[in-house]
Amino acid sequence: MNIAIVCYPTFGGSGVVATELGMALTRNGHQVHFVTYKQPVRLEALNAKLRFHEVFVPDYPLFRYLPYELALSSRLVDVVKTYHIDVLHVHYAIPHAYAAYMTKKILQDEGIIVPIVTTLHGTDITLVGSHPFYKPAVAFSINHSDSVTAVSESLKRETYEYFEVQKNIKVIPNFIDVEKYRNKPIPCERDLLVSAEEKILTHISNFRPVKRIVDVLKVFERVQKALPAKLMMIGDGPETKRAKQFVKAAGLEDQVLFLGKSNEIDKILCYTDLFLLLSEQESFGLSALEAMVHRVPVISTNVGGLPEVNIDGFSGYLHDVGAVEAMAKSAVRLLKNPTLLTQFKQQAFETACRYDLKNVVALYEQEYQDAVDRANDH
Ligand code: GMT
Repeated sequence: MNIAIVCYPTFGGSGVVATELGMALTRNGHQVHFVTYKQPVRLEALNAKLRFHEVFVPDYPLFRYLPYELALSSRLVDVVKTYHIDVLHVHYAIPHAYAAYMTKKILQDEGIIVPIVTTLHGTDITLVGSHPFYKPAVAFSINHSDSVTAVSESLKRETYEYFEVQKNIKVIPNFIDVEKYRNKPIPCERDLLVSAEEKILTHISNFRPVKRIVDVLKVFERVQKALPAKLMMIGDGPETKRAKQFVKAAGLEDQVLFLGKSNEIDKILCYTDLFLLLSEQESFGLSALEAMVHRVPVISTNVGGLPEVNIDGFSGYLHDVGAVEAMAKSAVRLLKNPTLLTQFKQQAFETACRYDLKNVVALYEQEYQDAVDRANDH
């Protein structure tokens, strides 16, 4: 099939999912065309099967806001016609599903039919999408997609709760390439960072308020009082400054390392003992799954899709949002007990195996085929 994928090209989860999916689809013989404003962060080795088409938005003195949707729709029309695209897969509803609908209508006028598959990722429904400023347009574009998928059961429920949606939403969870990690140990350079008795805790996110970065630091502050430990903070965003101020005030500057938008996530996770994801909302929590495939147990909140990914008392522990004392207690219990930690590490990996890329890519392929068949039937 010829598939066009629209996503945000950023460090965040939806961009990563779209990129990994696109690369896996080419390995299954499909032609994949990424259409976005910058080459996606993890998109490697462009080739005849994997192409990237940049969306340019020319500025004009009249524009206070650049009309990205318009430029994206026009670029998509061009890509669909030039490369005979069979299906358009858009990740993150805002504004991608809306732009895809316009693309479809423009092409329809020329007698070209292209079905739209929309994947909802989380904040496009919960934080941003349900805002009255966006809600009618988001509901409209969901209802006019040919197929709609959500990354967790929880996100599916929330979509029906927040929007007047008549569409049948299919849950296709996020995924991880288990084979890549199963038999290929990554060289861990743990000794460069910590001494043998120290434990390493890690947090990865876009440092937005929803991630509750200060809770991560509060949990670590308590843990390091009970055992020698370091905290790796990966990512960057609006809460970075506040986080650094907290660390300074708490006198933790030697123990908390801010590593920014690191490209060495595999290396860091490979020597991590415990992962912290303490968000207020999280439709799935891809970073937790990435930790688990590296055999890292997870302390997370029990919101959104996190209980579907992190199994309480098996791959890690779940707690209420803001329950930093209880989170720290769970962390210390695990880190102080080598037998329990080894058991949880293995169980975290077993849990990650449920989300193997092979199975999930097949679900998307089926979704594309169904969307194409339905479009041809009309
Ligand atoms: O977390 C974010 O703010 C970014 C957002 C994204 O689009 O990358 O993440 C959402 O999509 C990810 C991929 O499906 C999920 O793993 C995250 O849980 C979800 N974030 C939230 O729901 C807050």
